[in-house]
Amino acid sequence: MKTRSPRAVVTGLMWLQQREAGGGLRHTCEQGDGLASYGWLRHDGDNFGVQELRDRGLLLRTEFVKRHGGEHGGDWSWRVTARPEGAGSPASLVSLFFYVATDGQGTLQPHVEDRTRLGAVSGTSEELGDFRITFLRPTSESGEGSTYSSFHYLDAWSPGLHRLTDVVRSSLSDRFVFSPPGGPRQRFLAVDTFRGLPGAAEAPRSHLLLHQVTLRLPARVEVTFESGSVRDRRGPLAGPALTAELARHEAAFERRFEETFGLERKGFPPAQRRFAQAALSNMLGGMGYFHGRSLVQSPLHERPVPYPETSLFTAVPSRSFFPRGFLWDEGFHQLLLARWDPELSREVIAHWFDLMNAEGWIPREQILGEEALAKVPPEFVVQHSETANPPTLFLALQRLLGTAPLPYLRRLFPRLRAWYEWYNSTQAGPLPYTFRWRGRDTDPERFLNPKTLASGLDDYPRASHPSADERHLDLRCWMALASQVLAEAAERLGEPAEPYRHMQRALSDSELLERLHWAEELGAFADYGNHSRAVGLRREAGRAAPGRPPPEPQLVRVVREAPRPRFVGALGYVSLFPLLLQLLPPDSPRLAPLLAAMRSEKQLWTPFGLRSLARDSPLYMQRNTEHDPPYWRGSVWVNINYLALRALHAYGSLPGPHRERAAELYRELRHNLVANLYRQYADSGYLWEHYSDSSGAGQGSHPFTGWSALVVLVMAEDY
Ligand code: 6A9
Repeated sequence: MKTRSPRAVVTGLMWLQQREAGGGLRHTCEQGDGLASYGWLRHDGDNFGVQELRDRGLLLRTEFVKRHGGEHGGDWSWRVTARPEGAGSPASLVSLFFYVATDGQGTLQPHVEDRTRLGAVSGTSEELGDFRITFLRPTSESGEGSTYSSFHYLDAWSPGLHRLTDVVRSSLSDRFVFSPPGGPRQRFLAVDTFRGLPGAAEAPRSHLLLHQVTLRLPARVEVTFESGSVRDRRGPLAGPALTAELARHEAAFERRFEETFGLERKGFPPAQRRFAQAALSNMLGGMGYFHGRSLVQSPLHERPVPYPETSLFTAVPSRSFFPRGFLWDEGFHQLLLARWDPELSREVIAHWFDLMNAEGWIPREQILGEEALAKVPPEFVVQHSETANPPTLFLALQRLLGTAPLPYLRRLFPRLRAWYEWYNSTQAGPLPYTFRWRGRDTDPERFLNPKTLASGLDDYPRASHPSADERHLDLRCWMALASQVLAEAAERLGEPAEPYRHMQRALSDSELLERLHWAEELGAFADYGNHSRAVGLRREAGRAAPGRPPPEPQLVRVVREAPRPRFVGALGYVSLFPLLLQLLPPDSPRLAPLLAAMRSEKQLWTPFGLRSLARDSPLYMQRNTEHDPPYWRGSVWVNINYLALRALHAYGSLPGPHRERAAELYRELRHNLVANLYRQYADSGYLWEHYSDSSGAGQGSHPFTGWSALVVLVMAEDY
């Protein structure tokens, strides 16, 4: 927990089941830890949250409440309840480590009782003023009585927040013995003297104070944070007072959730409503405030340069695997958050637009600060200033336009315009009213089909031979949406809207769209480019250098038919874009073939949602290289399914020849998507990044409560 400010003081929790070595120390969300499940079950994004973590027989429940007051945001309290649960048997002894750490500013003083118990930490920081954090004595699970426990503490310096786990792990010693009166004695690990990190030459930056409590299950521990500027406190926010506050917030959350999404009204049973609450809550609870610099490669410089320091308040796709901001993910996140808390959503969107550089570009992936950087493999760190990402923030803005205060819109508008101009000028295609993603994979010979990371659809098949002659349908459709939203924003502000309206009309003109993107032989819309219909990967023995062992065989690309300018023969998400973004009029003759492709099990239909690439498409489920398994080549992705449902819902309610068919597909698809996500969550404990089109099983990173959480809006039928 920390404040929304740079270099904030941070508080946190680690734990250890006392049966394994220090390697069992848990801290940040790591897929490799193999927790059966974890996540926020309820979280209002502001004052209250409840989280549960299941770690091999141990159930940890962490709850917090914030109470406003004073000049620095007020007080908060945490309650952590630990109990044995389920099949796995927990270790008989468990340690909880509560810590406070600075991050480059602020001071902390330990208050130690009985030589080894850190009873409190007092401190001061820029944004918090004076404060005191108190670690209360453990009690029974229900809060009564006391529980025998051992206390240890650590006072150390770390090179930064990204090394806190290492600092604690390297301070653990097994020379301690747990000996409750009359009970069995047991050796255990506890923090001892910190002797520095091996090989760490980095300067100390974070002062760490840590309170370790070791006990037998079940038990409960509470921590209070009291702000120095709160004067009329009626007593600590702990024990029964905390129970009462938690209950009050819990009831308010339930009410607000039902008012916002109406799932009970719609007849969803309690278990499915809890699933939806968890999806929303984990997105809210995963939000972060990041501070640091992007590393950017631009054509003006030979080498990547660090951008100025910046701050970003944002949701993240996945707390474990991608705990940082991603541009096009964020537009989807805000579709959901704008319903829960429009003001919060506007704040996030404003943060993102403030990341824009002088040319109007916003970096796709935001790796700000050491902690974020520690989670990114080196090859992904540098952002390229010619590379775009779908401008989905316009989707979110479309939703917020009607209610956003005018002064907010007025301040945002110049940035919207600059962003829009940037796409228009840098991602223009070879012909008027066409567009092309820049930055496709270089070195095409290494890939079955060179990737297009800019599009967000990474390995979705495009022209086999990247060239300046390509026209990308999805980007063209995104630009139609962008034009529409700019026009609407301009109209609300009394700014000239006609240029945007003109562009919107041109980009949704049926005749022009047909001419540029209708592929007769595919029976669908498509990209256009220098394309070969016959490429494959072949295993080739590497050529041995004289006197050296033969290298491993390698997969290399073989092109059996010369590429030529033509439509790209891939049927999938990209082919649907004019429908997805509702650019086709309800009486368009093209709706029928698209709906048919969606409903065909040989093509896009599965019992779990729409798959990304048709089963009868040449690159369906094909690896891109030896080490690059299919990603957007068959799996079911929730963000695009959300767009499909949104569009089907609209076409299903507008008069036209396809109305009934659209409505029918809408009902079936909605049922399939919701049923599968719920089933996977119930079975696996998580929401996932994407879902298998053959079994429905969750795949990729988890928990992934970025756009997969859009299932809440689908349940609510809120488009
Ligand atoms: C890899 C590996 C610990 C890929 O959700 C974020 C993005 C989407 O924007 C994109 O559309 N994901 C999708 O195709 C994940 C991208 C992760 C890239 C960095 C780091 C982590 O190792």
